[in-house]
Amino acid sequence: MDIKALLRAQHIETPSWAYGNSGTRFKVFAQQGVPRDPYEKIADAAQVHLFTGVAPTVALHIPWDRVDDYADLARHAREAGVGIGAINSNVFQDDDYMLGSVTHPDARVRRKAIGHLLECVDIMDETGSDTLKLWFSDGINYPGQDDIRARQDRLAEALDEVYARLGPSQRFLLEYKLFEPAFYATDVPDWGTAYAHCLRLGPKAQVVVDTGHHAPGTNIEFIVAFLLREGKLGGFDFNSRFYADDDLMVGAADPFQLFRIMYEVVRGGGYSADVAFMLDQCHNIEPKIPGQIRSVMNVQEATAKALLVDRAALAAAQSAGDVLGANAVLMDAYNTDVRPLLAELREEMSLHPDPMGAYAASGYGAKIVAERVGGAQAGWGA
Ligand code: PSV
Ligand code: MN
Repeated sequence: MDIKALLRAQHIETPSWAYGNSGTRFKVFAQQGVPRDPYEKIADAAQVHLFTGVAPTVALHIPWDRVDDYADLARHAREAGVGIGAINSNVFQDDDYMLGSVTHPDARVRRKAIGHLLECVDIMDETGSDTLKLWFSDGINYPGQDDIRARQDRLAEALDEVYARLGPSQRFLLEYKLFEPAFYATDVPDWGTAYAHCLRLGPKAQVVVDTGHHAPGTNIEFIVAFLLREGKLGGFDFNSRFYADDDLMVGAADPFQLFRIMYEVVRGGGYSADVAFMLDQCHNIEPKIPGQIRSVMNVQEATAKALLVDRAALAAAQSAGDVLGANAVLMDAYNTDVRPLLAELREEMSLHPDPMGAYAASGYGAKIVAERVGGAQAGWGA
């Protein structure tokens, strides 16, 4: 296995919203030089690709990245050296959605939400994006508030309509989340629910695993292995969590978990163009572009370690029932320092071996602080 060739071909997608301001419900801290529109977000995403060489696309979030001319935005991205990745829909920030979007009891609200999802497919057509990401904040806060089963029927109806609208080379990824903003019962709370809907729909519907969307202690790599085996793993929204949906830098809280996930991806044949490695993060207190560069590097390091696992030795130990031996094979790979290998790879790709240092020395950070004066800074939710 040519590990370097595999790493060179890796494709990690950064999210447009990572470049805008973000925070908690307590405070959003404004940072200097933050983009004021989708064009500037894409310019920042292009920097991450420039220094890492493995982040060639940027995901959009609609309406946060609404523009008059999407073909022009796609052209701007191409000129900056990146492409448009997944289109993330948003049916969670309109007053109409207080009781839900596609599962709302009122047919008028459901129609409005489905209209938005169909608009996102139009944007895919205009930008050349092949992936629609669906996340629903829908759910209920109190027992008896609405009929749990009827909400599943409404969800299925909406998914049917969006699925039917997809072009031959387009797909949608259905994202699940345990809780928040609904606290009692979320309509797509777990991978099983997402999987069942996707299975019913067909091959253009797959599940996306946001690593922050599980109960503490959940074995995410098991979910990954299972979905891959069924051909239903569409991709990841990578981030780290200590407590809830923290959206911290991937690999920061638990690099060992990230390695275990990447190992199952490699083991299950998911290290291919079919499984999207996307980041879904917010940089509330750290600078955003270096935050993204660090995140991309963290995914690369976990991937390199996963690729280093001696699969033949592991299989031999496993079939011999050698518990400690099998565990040691995995730990040997995890404990390998892959930074020299990645530095070498970057040099072969005509990149600086140290992306963080090279970005810091580039002057781009100071340039955007000087240039981006006036206007309204972009942000999560804006
Ligand atoms: C919801 O928590 C989510 O993970 C969805 O992917 C949204 O689109 C994204 O966060 C926005 O940050
Ligand atoms: Mn997500």
